[in-house]
Amino acid sequence: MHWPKDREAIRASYNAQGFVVVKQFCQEQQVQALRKNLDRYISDIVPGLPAMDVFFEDKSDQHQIRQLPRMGLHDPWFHDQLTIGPLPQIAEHLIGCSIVPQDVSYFNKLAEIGEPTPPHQDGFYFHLAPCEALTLWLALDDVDEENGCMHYVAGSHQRGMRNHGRTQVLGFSQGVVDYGSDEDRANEVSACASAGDLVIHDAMIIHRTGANQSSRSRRALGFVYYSSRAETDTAAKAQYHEKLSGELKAEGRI
Ligand SMILES: O=C(O)CCC(=O)C(=O)O
Repeated sequence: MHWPKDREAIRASYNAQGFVVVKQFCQEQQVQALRKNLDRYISDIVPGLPAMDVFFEDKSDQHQIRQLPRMGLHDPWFHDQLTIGPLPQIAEHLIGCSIVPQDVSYFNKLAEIGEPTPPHQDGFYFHLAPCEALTLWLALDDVDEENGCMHYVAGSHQRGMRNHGRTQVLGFSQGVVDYGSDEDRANEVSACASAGDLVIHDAMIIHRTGANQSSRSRRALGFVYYSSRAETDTAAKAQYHEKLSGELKAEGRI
């Protein structure tokens, strides 16, 4: 499916499954502009970031970036991608009312060492009521089973929030504790993507990614939008952020 030609089919599939893959959302030139600005962000902005806004595989090697949350806060170019143009347009179309752009994050799985992302529901991290939000996950490389594509439990966005517990995965501190039931496994589907494809998911869907077992990179950007109807429990969110930051510092991980 392609945007905007298949806008109604994209919405129908997103509503039914909780995710949808939009092919060639960005053309090669736009993907190159995103990669170029990512490189600029890494060389110019990363050295001055607070500890919770850059996660390294090993903090003694600052070339090995694993995740960059809150890029829109630190850089006007990425803020513009989040707030202007086709990304917020498709987010609004799918959420079905006005939206509040939240965040841009870089998700990297380095060749051969990129770890799996535990099964989780984004809404658990967002602290929203009602939990109306989505992520636009833009592939910057070709992504498949071998280098860490998305796996979704189709339809799980309609089955409520599962219990989450603390994981040891830097950047994904919470995971579904009882993941792996017959229903989970039967409904799990993988979403392979080419560079420039947009993989979209509802904040309630259970999803995970595998390790990067290949010699290829697996880079992606996640753009998050909330519905204007959703209210954030800012106190709970800030409290968790502070607790986690303290724990990660004490463990020497950031
Ligand atoms: O890129 C990944 O490995 C996971 C990203 C993710 O879970 C998300 O964007 O919600």
